[in-house]
Amino acid sequence: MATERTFSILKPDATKRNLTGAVNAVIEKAGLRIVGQRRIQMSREQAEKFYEIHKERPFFGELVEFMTSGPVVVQVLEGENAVAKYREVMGATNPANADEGTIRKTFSESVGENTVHGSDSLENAKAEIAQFFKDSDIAG
Ligand code: IDP
Repeated sequence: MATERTFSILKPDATKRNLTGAVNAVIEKAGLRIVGQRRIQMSREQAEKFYEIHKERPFFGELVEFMTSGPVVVQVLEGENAVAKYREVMGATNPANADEGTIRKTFSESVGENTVHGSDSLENAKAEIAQFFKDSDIAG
Protein backbone atom coordinates (compact mmCIF):
# COMPACT_ATOMS: atom_id res chain seq x y z
CA MET A 1 0.00 0.00 0.00
CA ALA A 2 1.20 3.45 -0.83
CA THR A 3 0.96 6.70 1.06
CA GLU A 4 -1.24 8.99 -1.01
CA ARG A 5 -2.76 12.44 -0.81
CA THR A 6 -6.35 13.17 -1.67
CA PHE A 7 -8.37 16.37 -1.90
CA SER A 8 -11.36 16.99 0.35
CA ILE A 9 -13.96 19.72 0.69
CA LEU A 10 -16.19 20.20 3.72
CA LYS A 11 -19.19 21.68 1.91
CA PRO A 12 -21.38 24.64 2.96
CA ASP A 13 -23.89 22.41 4.78
CA ALA A 14 -21.02 21.37 7.09
CA THR A 15 -19.82 24.93 7.79
CA LYS A 16 -23.40 26.27 8.21
CA ARG A 17 -24.23 23.63 10.80
CA ASN A 18 -20.88 24.07 12.61
CA LEU A 19 -19.92 20.47 11.88
CA THR A 20 -16.36 20.89 10.58
CA GLY A 21 -14.79 19.60 13.80
CA ALA A 22 -17.15 16.62 13.98
CA VAL A 23 -16.37 15.66 10.36
CA ASN A 24 -12.63 16.13 10.94
CA ALA A 25 -12.86 13.79 13.93
CA VAL A 26 -14.25 11.04 11.65
CA ILE A 27 -11.49 11.72 9.10
CA GLU A 28 -8.75 11.51 11.73
CA LYS A 29 -10.26 8.46 13.42
CA ALA A 30 -10.06 6.68 10.05
CA GLY A 31 -6.29 7.25 10.07
CA LEU A 32 -6.17 10.08 7.52
CA ARG A 33 -4.00 13.08 8.42
CA ILE A 34 -5.15 16.61 7.56
CA VAL A 35 -1.89 17.96 6.08
CA GLY A 36 -3.40 21.07 4.50
CA GLN A 37 -6.55 22.99 5.40
CA ARG A 38 -8.06 26.36 4.53
CA ARG A 39 -11.53 27.88 4.99
CA ILE A 40 -12.60 29.86 1.93
CA GLN A 41 -15.59 31.33 0.17
CA MET A 42 -15.58 29.67 -3.25
CA SER A 43 -16.23 32.00 -6.18
CA ARG A 44 -18.68 31.02 -8.90
CA GLU A 45 -15.70 30.70 -11.29
CA GLN A 46 -13.86 28.36 -8.93
CA ALA A 47 -16.96 26.17 -8.41
CA GLU A 48 -17.72 26.01 -12.13
CA LYS A 49 -14.14 25.03 -12.90
CA PHE A 50 -14.00 22.48 -10.11
CA TYR A 51 -17.20 20.74 -11.23
CA GLU A 52 -16.62 21.26 -14.97
CA ILE A 53 -17.01 17.50 -15.58
CA HIS A 54 -20.68 17.81 -14.48
CA LYS A 55 -21.38 20.83 -16.73
CA GLU A 56 -24.01 19.03 -18.79
CA ARG A 57 -25.76 17.38 -15.83
CA PRO A 58 -29.21 18.74 -14.87
CA PHE A 59 -28.06 19.50 -11.32
CA PHE A 60 -24.99 21.58 -12.36
CA GLY A 61 -26.60 24.98 -11.66
CA GLU A 62 -27.91 23.84 -8.29
CA LEU A 63 -24.49 22.37 -7.42
CA VAL A 64 -22.65 25.62 -8.20
CA GLU A 65 -25.26 27.64 -6.23
CA PHE A 66 -24.85 25.34 -3.25
CA MET A 67 -21.04 25.28 -3.30
CA THR A 68 -20.97 29.10 -3.31
CA SER A 69 -23.78 29.52 -0.74
CA GLY A 70 -21.38 29.72 2.21
CA PRO A 71 -17.82 28.99 3.27
CA VAL A 72 -16.17 25.65 2.55
CA VAL A 73 -13.08 24.04 4.05
CA VAL A 74 -10.63 22.73 1.46
CA GLN A 75 -8.27 20.04 2.69
CA VAL A 76 -5.41 17.79 1.71
CA LEU A 77 -5.64 14.39 3.41
CA GLU A 78 -2.72 11.99 3.60
CA GLY A 79 -2.54 8.30 4.43
CA GLU A 80 -2.27 4.75 3.16
CA ASN A 81 -4.52 4.43 0.11
CA ALA A 82 -5.95 7.86 0.97
CA VAL A 83 -8.05 8.23 -2.20
CA ALA A 84 -10.03 4.99 -1.80
CA LYS A 85 -9.98 5.17 2.00
CA TYR A 86 -11.60 8.63 2.04
CA ARG A 87 -14.26 7.57 -0.51
CA GLU A 88 -15.11 4.74 1.89
CA VAL A 89 -15.22 7.07 4.92
CA MET A 90 -17.45 9.55 2.98
CA GLY A 91 -20.05 6.96 1.95
CA ALA A 92 -22.29 6.90 -1.13
CA THR A 93 -23.15 10.16 -2.94
CA ASN A 94 -26.79 9.82 -1.86
CA PRO A 95 -26.78 9.66 1.96
CA ALA A 96 -29.85 7.39 1.79
CA ASN A 97 -27.58 4.74 0.24
CA ALA A 98 -24.55 5.36 2.46
CA ASP A 99 -23.31 2.77 4.95
CA GLU A 100 -23.67 3.23 8.71
CA GLY A 101 -20.79 5.16 10.24
CA THR A 102 -19.89 7.03 7.06
CA ILE A 103 -19.78 10.84 7.06
CA ARG A 104 -22.71 11.14 4.65
CA LYS A 105 -24.88 8.65 6.55
CA THR A 106 -24.16 10.43 9.83
CA PHE A 107 -24.37 14.07 8.76
CA SER A 108 -25.93 14.59 5.30
CA GLU A 109 -29.50 15.60 4.58
CA SER A 110 -29.72 15.18 0.80
CA VAL A 111 -27.87 14.04 -2.33
CA GLY A 112 -27.13 17.66 -3.19
CA GLU A 113 -26.08 18.80 0.28
CA ASN A 114 -23.91 15.82 1.08
CA THR A 115 -21.33 17.43 3.38
CA VAL A 116 -18.09 16.30 1.74
CA HIS A 117 -16.21 15.99 -1.54
CA GLY A 118 -13.35 13.54 -2.02
CA SER A 119 -11.30 12.90 -5.17
CA ASP A 120 -12.23 9.76 -7.09
CA SER A 121 -8.73 8.99 -8.46
CA LEU A 122 -5.12 9.80 -7.68
CA GLU A 123 -4.86 11.74 -10.93
CA ASN A 124 -7.88 13.89 -10.07
CA ALA A 125 -6.57 14.32 -6.51
CA LYS A 126 -3.35 15.87 -7.84
CA ALA A 127 -5.22 18.26 -10.14
CA GLU A 128 -7.77 19.23 -7.45
CA ILE A 129 -5.07 19.83 -4.81
CA ALA A 130 -3.21 22.02 -7.32
CA GLN A 131 -6.37 24.08 -7.91
CA PHE A 132 -6.54 25.13 -4.25
CA PHE A 133 -3.11 24.65 -2.61
CA LYS A 134 0.45 25.82 -3.06
CA ASP A 135 3.07 23.22 -2.06
CA SER A 136 4.17 25.51 0.77
CA ASP A 137 0.68 25.36 2.33
CA ILE A 138 0.90 21.57 2.80
CA ALA A 139 2.96 20.02 5.59
CA GLY A 140 2.88 16.26 5.89
P1 IDP B 1 -19.37 12.25 -5.46
O1 IDP B 1 -19.32 13.60 -4.77
O2 IDP B 1 -19.84 11.17 -4.52
O3 IDP B 1 -18.08 11.91 -6.18
P2 IDP B 1 -20.57 12.87 -8.09
O4 IDP B 1 -21.45 11.93 -8.85
O5 IDP B 1 -19.20 13.14 -8.61
O6 IDP B 1 -20.53 12.33 -6.57
O7 IDP B 1 -21.38 14.23 -7.98
C1 IDP B 1 -20.75 15.41 -7.53
C2 IDP B 1 -21.66 16.16 -6.59
O8 IDP B 1 -22.79 16.61 -7.32
C3 IDP B 1 -22.26 15.31 -5.46
O9 IDP B 1 -21.40 15.17 -4.36
C4 IDP B 1 -23.51 16.11 -5.12
O10 IDP B 1 -23.19 17.21 -4.28
C5 IDP B 1 -23.95 16.62 -6.47
N1 IDP B 1 -24.98 15.75 -7.05
C6 IDP B 1 -24.80 14.52 -7.60
N2 IDP B 1 -25.97 13.99 -8.01
C7 IDP B 1 -26.92 14.94 -7.72
C8 IDP B 1 -28.34 15.00 -7.92
O11 IDP B 1 -28.97 14.07 -8.43
N3 IDP B 1 -28.96 16.14 -7.47
C9 IDP B 1 -28.27 17.20 -6.90
N4 IDP B 1 -26.95 17.16 -6.70
C10 IDP B 1 -26.29 16.06 -7.11
